[in-house]
Amino acid sequence: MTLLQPDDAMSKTIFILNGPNLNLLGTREPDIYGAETLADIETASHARALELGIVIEFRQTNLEGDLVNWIQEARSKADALILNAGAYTHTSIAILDALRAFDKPVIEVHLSNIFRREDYRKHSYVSEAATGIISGFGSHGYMLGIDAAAKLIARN
Ligand code: CA2
Repeated sequence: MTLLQPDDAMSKTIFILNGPNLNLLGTREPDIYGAETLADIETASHARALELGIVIEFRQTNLEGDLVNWIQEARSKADALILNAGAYTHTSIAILDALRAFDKPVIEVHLSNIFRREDYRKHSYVSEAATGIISGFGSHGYMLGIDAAAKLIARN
């Protein structure tokens, strides 16, 4: 019999990591970041993952070192990484170095279009190690990121 759904033990895992202040989503600056909370985005991410037959590990931290540790953890536990590093995007060589040691797909996601904002947001260290970048589509960017990652890690 042909199996149409992947067996649980065979499921691919995507880590979705979120950086500083993203826990405040939905409370301020809705004109820039939208009205949805990070919990809303997590719920939508799990729903999309269920449709695709993949597993999501969704986390947020305000600490740069946590992101470095989680990217290192992803080397053995994840098949792809979706990263919104928040403001560390524009400052963190430590996160870039960790990403360079992760030799699977990395999708960089931003709610806002960082290229039409302040000059200091226009450079991303994360982009130097990312497979691709999704920026400016609000919370839908996470869904686009999941779809892109799932496609990249799909078995043929
Ligand atoms: O557009 C994005 O997703 C960003 O990664 C968000 C970061 C910002 O530093 C990046 O340049 C672009 C900031 C997230 C902070 O979100 C807040 C939400 C509500 C209230 C305060 C901050």
